[in-house]
Amino acid sequence: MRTARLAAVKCLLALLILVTSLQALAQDSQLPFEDWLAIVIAEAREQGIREDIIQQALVPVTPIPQVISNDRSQAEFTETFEQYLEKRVTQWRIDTGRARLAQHRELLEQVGAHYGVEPRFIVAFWGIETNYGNFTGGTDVIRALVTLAYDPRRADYFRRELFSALQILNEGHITHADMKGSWAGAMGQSQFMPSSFVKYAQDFDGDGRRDIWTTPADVFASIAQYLKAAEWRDDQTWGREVQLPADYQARAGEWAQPPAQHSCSVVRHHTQMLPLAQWQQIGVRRIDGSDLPTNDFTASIIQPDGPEGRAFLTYQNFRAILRYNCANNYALSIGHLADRLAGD
Ligand SMILES: [Ca+2]
Repeated sequence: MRTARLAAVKCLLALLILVTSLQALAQDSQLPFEDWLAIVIAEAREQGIREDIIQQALVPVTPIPQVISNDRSQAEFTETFEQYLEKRVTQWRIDTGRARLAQHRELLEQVGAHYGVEPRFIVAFWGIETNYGNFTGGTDVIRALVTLAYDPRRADYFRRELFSALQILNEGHITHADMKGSWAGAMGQSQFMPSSFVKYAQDFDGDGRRDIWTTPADVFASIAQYLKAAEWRDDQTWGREVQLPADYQARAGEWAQPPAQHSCSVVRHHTQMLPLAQWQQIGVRRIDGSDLPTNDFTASIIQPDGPEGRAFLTYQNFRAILRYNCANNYALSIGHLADRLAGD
């Protein structure tokens, strides 16, 4: 027994040494920036990126040291749901969101009807992501992505994003000088990564450019299209806060989630999607103690702060919100802000 354990420990140690030396090798083989950039430029030419864009955006580019230190220090410090909500769903965001809903009502209703997403949700994303377009980030997106693509930590991901960004410039949706965003490359009023822009951004005003930086019609439609592609259901809301029965935790194994096919990892900790009627039978009630709605929906229960915290019954749309940003607290904030915008 002891020999077997010793052998296992030795094997593990050998594996660790191997992994560490492979990492060191990867670090060592890192090309000087100029050589790496020359390869990127050659690839951009091969992909048909126009020479004027290459000359403007790539040839003079240098890494931004601050981007690397931001990337390294992305503290995943744990805020409770209450703390998170208090910071995101502020009175300012509610008041401003209501004013924006009124200001853009006609356009938002057109977009909402076209894509099948209620305006209050579109405005909630707009508000949480960029304070209704007030804060979109001032970093040169190409420069930020070059920095992160050169850095070995997530090089493959950011290199793909860099080439998507070059494609966007090549198609003329925005000029290099105006292609601004967050230090991690999220762009415009909807904070789309370039690959999301390529897939989901919309030209709703029909001027030939998908402009998520300055055209409200394109911003709203792009958010709505993203949700539509994530299987948004316009006949449902996001979910609601609920009361759980006294024996809920003791029985929790009965509705634990089987491995889910969802790109967002937090979904693995949600319960199964069960019909509302079944949750009603289990003893789940609305927060005021009344019966659950009788709609033929499925929903899962989440408790963002664990068994002692508040509980929420969440519908398919909650999972669509998680595709925008894979974090329970984020998705709950979108839902709560959308409810407040509607006057709840
Ligand atoms: Ca447009």
